[in-house]
Amino acid sequence: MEKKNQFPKSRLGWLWENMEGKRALFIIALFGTALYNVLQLVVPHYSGKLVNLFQKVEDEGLSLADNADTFYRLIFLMVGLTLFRVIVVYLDCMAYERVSQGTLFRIRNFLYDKIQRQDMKFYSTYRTGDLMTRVTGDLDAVRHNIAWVIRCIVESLTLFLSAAVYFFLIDVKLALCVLSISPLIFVIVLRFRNKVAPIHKALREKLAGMNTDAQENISGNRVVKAFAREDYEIEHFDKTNRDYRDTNVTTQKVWLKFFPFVELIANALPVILLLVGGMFIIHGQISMGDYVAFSLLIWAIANPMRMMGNIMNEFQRFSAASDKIMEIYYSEPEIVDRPDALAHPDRFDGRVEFEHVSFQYEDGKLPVLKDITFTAEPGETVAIIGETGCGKTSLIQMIPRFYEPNSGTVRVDGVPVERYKLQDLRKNIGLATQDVLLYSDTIEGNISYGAMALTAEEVEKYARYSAASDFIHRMPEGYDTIVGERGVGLSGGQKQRISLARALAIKPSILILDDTTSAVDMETEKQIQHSLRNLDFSCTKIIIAQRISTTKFADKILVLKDGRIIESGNHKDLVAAGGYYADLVKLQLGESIA
Ligand code: DGT
Ligand code: MG
Repeated sequence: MEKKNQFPKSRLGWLWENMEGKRALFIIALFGTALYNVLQLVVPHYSGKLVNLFQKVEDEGLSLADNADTFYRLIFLMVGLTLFRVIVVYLDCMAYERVSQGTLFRIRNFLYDKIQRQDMKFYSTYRTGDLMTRVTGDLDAVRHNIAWVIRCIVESLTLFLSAAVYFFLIDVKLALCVLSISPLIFVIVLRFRNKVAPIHKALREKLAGMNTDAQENISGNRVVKAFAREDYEIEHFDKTNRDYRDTNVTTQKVWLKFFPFVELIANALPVILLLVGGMFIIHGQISMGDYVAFSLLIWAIANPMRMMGNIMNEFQRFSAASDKIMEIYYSEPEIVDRPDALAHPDRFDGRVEFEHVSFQYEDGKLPVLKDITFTAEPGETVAIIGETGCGKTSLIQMIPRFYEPNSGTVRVDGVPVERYKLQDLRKNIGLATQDVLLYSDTIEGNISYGAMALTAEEVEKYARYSAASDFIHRMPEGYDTIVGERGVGLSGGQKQRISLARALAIKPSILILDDTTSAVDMETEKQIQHSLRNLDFSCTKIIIAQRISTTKFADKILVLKDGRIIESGNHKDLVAAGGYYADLVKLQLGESIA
């Protein structure tokens, strides 16, 4: 039933691995299923016996009263065993639920862990909606497989086999006649599988696409509204949804094509039994009781046949879903600690060196950084300026090792960054990214995100450094105000300042600000620049900026163009040099005078 895939383990092997701690229970549950299905034979078996008893009584002219013992014993056995069966079914359901939920819990945690630890490349490869589909819908298909599909397989097999064995025990010839057509079912179901497997793959892709659309439009609803594209988006979603529904219907249609054949065969069974069984009775080859047992059990042969299409369908759904999960499950980030990574629990001095660093995104067409060489001494401020898209953000991403250069070396405190343990390296770097993300948490929670043990005074101090304390105090609930997606809205500049406070709060030895003051007014920016020069801890600052007012006080300014440093030096030198930077100064000062 399983095809080879590209993963280290087969799908069922992978499932088994994740049932750790629940495997024994699962095996017991499977035996339970087998048991309660064998118990299905009880009623037909004893009914047959009862009929034989009645017949004996009639034939031999005895009274039933004389055989009351046997009669009651048979009835009691029937009722008792049926009750017992109900209890087994109940416990069995509970066991499957425990196993499947436990397995799900384990896989879900593992996946979340995996996703959290991925590198930047992973996040630019997988869309959020797709990842969400994997940890919700796909995982549910896996749970369904444990709790229902595997169980149905065992159920059908036991039922079929025990009924078949029982038939053979009663009468070999009649059993052979009845069972002779069952291999046909296998042929039909195998053909069905080949048809339905690709549809399940497509179905899975469509679901992920639909979720991605929904996620993007819900989180991007402001853009949708701004451009008055609600109708377009609703229509677009409607189309995706329709497409998904149609594919679902197609799967059913495929089954419908096979269904009549399966039904035909399943329905032929009682007819064969009626015909052949009747002939056997006429010739006195079997007793009436045996015939009753046969006919009461014929469903135990027919039902598993009917079930097989459904089981196959569900199993294909599981296959498509588990492939998607295993892709994440077995994915490995490329940027990880080396086996001999250096531990560096202490603060860094903060020397940052780039030596002939060149870089190109794996999916990009052109190099983004070319031969970048510069040094930021401990405590220095290095400003990076350059037109949009010239590679500033890409450059600073090399320092916390979000990406690795194609050639050249990035060093912190004289050691190449890839030699450090990632945690130790990153804990020392305070980064305020270009697009600010705040969590749905209080302002205080957001500021102390990287440094959990901050006191309220410290939080206040970092907010002051980033010129945020004034506006925070003006909020009705101050530092306890919930921000982020579901909290009150903050302006772009306010968000930037909270993100700056968050970066400062870890007292980094290297502070990296990516356009962090682009949305604040000149006056506030001045304040921030002032506090950055007077922090109560030493740190190297690498500041990407567009404004001369920010770069002016830097120890070193790097002017980037098309991924190359075209000018470097301090403000005075660069103005004197009369290049790109000098032009920029003229332009910006001219603007501020005009
Ligand atoms: P900005 O923020 O608009 O001032 O621009 P920069 O200077 O921060 O530019 P940067 O480093 O974000 O982008 C440099 C080039 O690299 C630009 O052509 C876009 C491209 N790029 C940026 N991020 C990615 C990425 O994740 N994958 C690929 N393939 N290309 C990227
Ligand atoms: Mg940028």
